[in-house]
Amino acid sequence: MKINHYFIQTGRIDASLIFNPSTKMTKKNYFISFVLATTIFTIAACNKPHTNTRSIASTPQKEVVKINTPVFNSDSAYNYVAKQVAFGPRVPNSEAHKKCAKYLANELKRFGAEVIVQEADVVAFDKTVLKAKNIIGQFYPEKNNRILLFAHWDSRPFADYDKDPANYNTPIDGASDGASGVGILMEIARLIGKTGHNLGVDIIFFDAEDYGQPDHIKLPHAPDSWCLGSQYWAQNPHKKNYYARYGILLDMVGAKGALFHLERHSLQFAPTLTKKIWETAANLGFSSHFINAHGGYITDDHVYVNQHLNIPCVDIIQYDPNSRTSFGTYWHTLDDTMDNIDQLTLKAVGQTVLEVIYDEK
Ligand code: AHN
Ligand code: ZN
Repeated sequence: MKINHYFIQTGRIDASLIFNPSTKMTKKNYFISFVLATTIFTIAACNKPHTNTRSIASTPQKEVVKINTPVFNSDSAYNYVAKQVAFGPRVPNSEAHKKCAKYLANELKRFGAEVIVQEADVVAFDKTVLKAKNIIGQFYPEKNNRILLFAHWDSRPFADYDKDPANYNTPIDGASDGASGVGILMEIARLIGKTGHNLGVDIIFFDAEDYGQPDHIKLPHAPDSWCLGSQYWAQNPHKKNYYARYGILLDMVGAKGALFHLERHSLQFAPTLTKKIWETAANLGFSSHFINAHGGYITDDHVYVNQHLNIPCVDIIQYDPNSRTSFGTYWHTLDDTMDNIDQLTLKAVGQTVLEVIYDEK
């Protein structure tokens, strides 16, 4: 990996810039150097209060390392998606859910993140108590300037949009809806561990996002029955006064030919970041996925992080205004399997997010 070093001058004047013995000095050069040095010392003497001189002279040079954007490996991301799906549906309180949580936490540790598994009992729309686990991987936890990346890792207990009503209560694989966002973030975590980053980065896998009240149940509309893990974390973050410059949520980011429209909450919460993400995608050649047109207002994990913690968040989520559910034909059906996952989509999203976060100073 090529690393460029940039130096920021912090107020020290280096005498070798003025009197450099290795440079061939002509009479004219001596004269120019003399005038230059006299001028600089005069200006310095006139402008700086006397007491400050020592502290300025002893300030060390600050080094800023520009790290080139790593290359997103979609093969690796695909394997992280497959690995989750192989546990079976990651429905809260199930055995597969427990095993997958351990796997994700251990992998993040292996990449060098400091991991916290935040456990919480949250109550679902049907009064089931869910033993939720938010899995939090922190890179450079000591840094104050931070970026937050997140996705939900649970999968839906009901295939309530399946073509066969007999499947309405069957859990889904959630290859795209759940595992794809986590798979991309696992690959990004691996790359951050390998390459480093100038800022702190938190990667959070939220639980109990997809236990929301099914539409076919004749109960009043309950948007807050979704996103239970992120609602809990946003009101009880793992660190007091937690803040990040911004957050990026990945949801349903693995399906073949997925379209990502500008999600409307994101445009309201984080207009600059939303535009930057879509522009970056276009510059990288991914505008067939990242459509420069408005989508819907989608209740998702980013809404609560924004509302409670005031962190501007963007949701990259598959949204097709022309499909029946707006979310692609596999959504909340038994068809959301590995057959649905395309490495080209993983690459488009993964490389775009990497480019955006490695552009941060
Ligand atoms: C609602 O359907 C209210 N929100 C979509 C959030 C979601 C479900 N993302 C994945 N599955
Ligand atoms: Zn879902």
